[in-house]
Amino acid sequence: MLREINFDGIIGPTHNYAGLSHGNLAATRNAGAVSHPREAALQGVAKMRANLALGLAQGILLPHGRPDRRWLASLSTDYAAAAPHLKAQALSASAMWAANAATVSPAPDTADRRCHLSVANLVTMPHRSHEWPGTLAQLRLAFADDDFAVHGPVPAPFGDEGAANHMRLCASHEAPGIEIFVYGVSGGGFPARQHRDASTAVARAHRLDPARTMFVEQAEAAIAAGAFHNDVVAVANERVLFAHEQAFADREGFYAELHRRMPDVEIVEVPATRVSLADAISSYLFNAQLVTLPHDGGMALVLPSEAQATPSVWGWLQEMVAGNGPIRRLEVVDVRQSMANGGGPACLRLRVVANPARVDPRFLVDNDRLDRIASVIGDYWPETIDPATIGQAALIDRMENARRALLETLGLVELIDS
Ligand code: SUG
Repeated sequence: MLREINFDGIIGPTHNYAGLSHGNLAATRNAGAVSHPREAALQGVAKMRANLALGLAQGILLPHGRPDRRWLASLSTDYAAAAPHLKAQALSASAMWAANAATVSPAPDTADRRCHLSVANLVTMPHRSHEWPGTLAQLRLAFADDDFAVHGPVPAPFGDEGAANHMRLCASHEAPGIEIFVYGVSGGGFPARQHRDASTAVARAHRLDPARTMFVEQAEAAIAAGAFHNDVVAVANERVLFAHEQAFADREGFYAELHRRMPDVEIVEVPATRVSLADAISSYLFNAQLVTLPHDGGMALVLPSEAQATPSVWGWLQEMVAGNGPIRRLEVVDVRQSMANGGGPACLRLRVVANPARVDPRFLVDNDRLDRIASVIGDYWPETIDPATIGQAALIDRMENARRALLETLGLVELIDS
């Protein structure tokens, strides 16, 4: 009955490149570029269709109301009067990166056998710090059933960036797992966005068994090289951990402890001599969705096209799938618009292991529902946004209408004010 469901954030009509995330090299590099929200959102829909074609269960999270007028009011301003940096922070479509929406502990791991979800506070980056109320409203709707326990955010100043810094290893999705929380202490010149105190608070709220919970430090060198979240250098699925050699501060200690707690864990490590940290980060090799294929039980990596375009990465992957390892198949998706803001295939999804029948069906999709979503995107999403034009009232009206049209189509009008 329990299945992994990937909830993808639908890329909102305000998708733009304002360079707001210090330490996220792609976002910083593309600051000021013209974005293509319609193309971006359709790339996201195509990625969901590719997952459905693999036989996976697919869900959605909705764009938030942007600009966030409530947040601006709490700063005693409004969109027209706000300083340019506050305008950009209020307008960001960053809720698309659903891996940062929440941390999820499936029912087999928790003391009360409910699936626990804690909304992430995202306090490190101003433009993301006001996401959690909108996310919480959606989680409370989607996961209202008694099978779930939805928690509010850990308080500031303990930064929490959700599932992007959390991995679960298990014999199969419905079996009890080892939950690994990855935190940062220092990131060289860049911020460490996940605090250990936030991770331990989430683990307590989720009533996890300490014997099956680990707290692991991310390598400072990885953050300094642009891995602002652990999911840029590592990903786990069932009993496989796929990681870069330089992902963790104490690699040997972590692997030894993991082997002790889970003797049949399989660690697929990419050596730095084959793929440098820089290539891993620019290609988003590890920001792939590592999924178990329902039909044959083998695993596939759903990779961004940038991984295919990076010779060191693609060469290594070809050798890997030709060998005897657990990852048997490579699927390439084009999410270039999101990638240009530092968000790959895995950033765009939140994994929830649950019985789909217990999830509000308005948050689940099949190809027909994706057709309807794509048609609203085609009709309403702006084709381009030049950051120089984000002050224009007509553009703002258009973006707000676009979101409203989507919520109406999906029967989710109660989210309009969230
Ligand atoms: O938080 N980019 C996001 C990308 C998040 C990727 N998520 C995961 N790795 N799971 C971030 O840095 C850029 C927005 C801008 O600059 O306008 C941004 O927020």
